[in-house]
Amino acid sequence: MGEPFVVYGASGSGSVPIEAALGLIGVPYRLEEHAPWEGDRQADRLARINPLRQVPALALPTGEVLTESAAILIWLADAYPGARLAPAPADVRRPAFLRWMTFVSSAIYALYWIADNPARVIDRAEDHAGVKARLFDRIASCWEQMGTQLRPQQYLLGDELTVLDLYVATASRWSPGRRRFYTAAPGLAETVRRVDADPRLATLWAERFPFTDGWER
Ligand SMILES: N[C@@H](CCC(=O)N[C@@H](CS)C(=O)NCC(=O)O)C(=O)O
Repeated sequence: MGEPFVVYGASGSGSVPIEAALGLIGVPYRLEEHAPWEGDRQADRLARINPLRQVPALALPTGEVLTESAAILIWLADAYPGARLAPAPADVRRPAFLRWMTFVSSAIYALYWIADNPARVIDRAEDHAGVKARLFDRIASCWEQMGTQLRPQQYLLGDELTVLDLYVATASRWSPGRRRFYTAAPGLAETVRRVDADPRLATLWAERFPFTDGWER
């Protein structure tokens, strides 16, 4: 059998929840490593897959390439309903699922385009640290919003793990980091720790986003 899916990604990046979802679903995939932030050559190599020069992207068995982490995660969960990684379209939790998936993508993840390289929008190098700090404040405040509006049970939307849990467990490790996430959204802390500790994900975390000393900064 050929390889049905190709993930274009990088360790610690938004491809990690997608790799986690594919692993939980149990479909084989090939991983193509791209770190566009490492320079123009890396970014140019990715442009043929995603003209925005960003990871993640997912090539489907049809040859179509999906970009945008939230779209990929929702699509995977819907394409493999047997894996129960999202509430079904008619489920009462579906509106909240779509809302928070999109929230993580648009209110939080999108800000890293500037936070990772403030020179993209601010010329004066001496202003970059301040811009980053403001963006990290904004990200913490978005987590706070999520924390005050969600009432997790075992997982964010109830007692079943969904791709939203994978997405939040990953994104909450990015700057300003997990400690600040716990402070901003204490009600979500137990859930992300549960996902960190999920034995089904242990190998994936170790290989793709390891819990190295001091990771929980
Ligand atoms: N909206 C995109 C954002 C993807 C994104 O920002 N990816 C980062 C890595 S985590 C990236 O490729 N950064 C390089 C760049 O933006 O130049 C998504 O949700 O997939």
